[in-house]
Order: sequence, then C-alpha cells, then structure tokens
Amino acid sequence: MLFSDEDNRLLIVEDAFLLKGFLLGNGQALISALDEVVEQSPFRYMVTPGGYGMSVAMTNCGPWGWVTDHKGYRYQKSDPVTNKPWPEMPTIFIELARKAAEMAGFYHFSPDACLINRYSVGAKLSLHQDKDEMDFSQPIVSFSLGLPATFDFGGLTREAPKTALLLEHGDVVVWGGESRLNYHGVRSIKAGCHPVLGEFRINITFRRCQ
Ligand code: MD3
Ligand code: FE
Repeated sequence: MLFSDEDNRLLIVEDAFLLKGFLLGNGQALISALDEVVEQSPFRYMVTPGGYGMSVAMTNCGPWGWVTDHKGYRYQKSDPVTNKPWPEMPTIFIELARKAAEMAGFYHFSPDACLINRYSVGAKLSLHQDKDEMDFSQPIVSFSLGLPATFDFGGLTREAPKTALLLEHGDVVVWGGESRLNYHGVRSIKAGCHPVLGEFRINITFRRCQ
C-alpha cells in the first residue's frame, strides 16, 4: 500500500484503489436489489471452454452479461438459462459504482455489464486476466459483500509477483489504467458465517464491455 487518505482510500498500484468500507450503510439495500436480480436470472455454475465446471456461481444484470461455455468466453445480451434479456441493472448499483469510480478519479463511468459472482466456502477463482471487453479505458469497479476473501493481485504475466489483499464486506476496488490487464484471482473462501449473507461471499463487478 502506498498511501491511505482521510476517506479510507488506499492506492494498491497506480490507478487501482481500495475504498475500504465504502458500501457500509448500503449493504441491506444492495442485497435487496440483488435478490430481485437473482429472482429473474438465477445463479448458475458455468463451464469453461476447457470443460471445467467453475466453483463460483454467476449471474449478470444490465445490457450485457458475461458467460462461458464450451464455445468460449463472451458477453451476450440474453441469459442462456432464461433466454430473456438480463435483468435491469438496479439504480443503487449504478449510483454507487459511479460514485466509487469518481473517488478513484474516473469520471462518467457508464458500465454496460454487471457480473455477479457468488462464492460458497471452498470456492475460488483461478488466476486470470479480464480481457473480453472492448474498452480498456474505462475502469472495472468491484463490490465485495459477505464472507471475506484473499485476493491475489499480480502483474502482466502469470509469473509476476503477487500482492495479497483482504477484501471484506463493504469494500470496493476500482481498477483502471495500467492495472486493468493485470492477472488476479481469489483464493479458496474460508469457512465462516457472515451476519447478513451467511456462508457466502458475493462480488459484483461493473464493466464497460462494448
Ligand atoms: C483487477 N472477480 O469477476 S473482483 C472477475 O472477487 C473477478 O469475484 C473477483 O476477477 C472476485 O473477473 C475479483 C476485482 C477485480 C475485477 C477485475 C479486475 C480485479 C481486477 C480486472 C483487472 C485487474
Ligand atoms: Fe477478473
């Protein structure tokens, strides 16, 4: 960590900020909005192009949703489970994501995709890059809710040294500029019980994919 200011804004690397506890106070409203999304497009376990089932359950809201299957990774406008458009992005999601982006110096952030990851105990996300988007000038904003996770933040190659970061309920990370293509992953979630989300961790990422 290079510095932490009076707003609890921590600089991870150039253009990547951790806004510690940014969502606290809006947790309940976010979870209600999330419940509405999940009612329309349920969490599902997707399969990688290589044929591996993911341990993280996913869904999406907003105009575009990220999916993976035997054909590959992509963004698409319809939910392959319901064959309907993804649910609308809740206003509270957009407002908080835009505010967070501004806190990190990114103005006019207008996400057109919102991927929601649900981790149960033992679930993990292996080291990867997010490069299925067309526009790398806009940041990715990520909300963490529920059980804590250790997040590994690496460099531009798989082998580059990694920094471990604890992401807890209410934390927001804004990744822009140089850090946008860095490798990252989430270590296996440890057993625990969160007062609101129980045995789950939820991560919501906002992206500009088109
Ligand atoms: C750094 N999600 O959905 S969010 C993902 O906690 C993903 O569920 C993780 O990685 C999670 O793709 C991490 C933080 C995050 C998201 C995108 C990034 C960090 C990033 C893109 C570039 C660099
Ligand atoms: Fe990612």
